[in-house]
Amino acid sequence: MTASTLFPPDAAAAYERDGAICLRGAFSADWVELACQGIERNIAQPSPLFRNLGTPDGGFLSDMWGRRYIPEFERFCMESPAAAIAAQALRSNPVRLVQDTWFNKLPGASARTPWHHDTAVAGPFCSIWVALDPTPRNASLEFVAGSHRWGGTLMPRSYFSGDGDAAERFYTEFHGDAGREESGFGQVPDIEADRGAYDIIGWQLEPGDCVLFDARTLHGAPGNHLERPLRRFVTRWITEESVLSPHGRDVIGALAAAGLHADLEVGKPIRGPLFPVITVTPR
Ligand SMILES: O=C(O)CCC(=O)C(=O)O
Repeated sequence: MTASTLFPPDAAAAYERDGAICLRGAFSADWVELACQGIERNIAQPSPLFRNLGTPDGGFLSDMWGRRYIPEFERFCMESPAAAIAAQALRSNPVRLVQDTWFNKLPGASARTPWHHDTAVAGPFCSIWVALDPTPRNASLEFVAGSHRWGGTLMPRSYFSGDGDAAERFYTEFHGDAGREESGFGQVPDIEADRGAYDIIGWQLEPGDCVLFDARTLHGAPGNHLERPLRRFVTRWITEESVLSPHGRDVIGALAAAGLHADLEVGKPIRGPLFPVITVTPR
């Protein structure tokens, strides 16, 4: 499948307007299988960044930047259609992989992934969230359409209340409060309390379908009420113009604590081997 059939012109317009689109069948069964094998290997060999964000009723597992030592992830990141999709979304070739990560919401993990947006990067920044299991609409990542154009930096609600479960705390800690004065800092509205007031979009997904989203589009996901795990593999992409945002300052510390070298500075382009550049060959 070529990049152009993966991402037709009407999808490009929807991506600009809504900040999130669904691309059906973007990843073949072989890519899905490879990502699942990578997750198994990663669970057996967790990095210092491995987390269980779950509630006592079920796990919500995740790790980040596994590509460095998980060969399945390295191949997925370098050879799957992900880079071509990112190149079209960001209108840039080459593109730079800023993070690979995965989530496995185990049966019974009732807590939502809290509504948040991703604030570590300023400038072009998108994520490709690939469903690895059949995912009904009521368990799938969902978005507030158009919220990528709201501006400012919105923090999960637990940041202000000091409570929240492990997933809320993770999003709070990961984004931190560095640079709050510089970035139009505010609170994510209580979307769950008034869902009808927002244009919430999301899709039922089969393995290999993906959602492509501007990282600034507010997103969150319901708990897993099924009797099987719900796995997703996510790659995040930037361009040579993207810079580390003031909130990205906290990522520098998190990477250093995990023993990962990254030559990062707020306001400066993101470079170095942890964030490889990929040139997409037109097909
Ligand atoms: O899959 C999830 O529950 C969370 C995904 C997410 O927040 C992200 O990829 O930015």
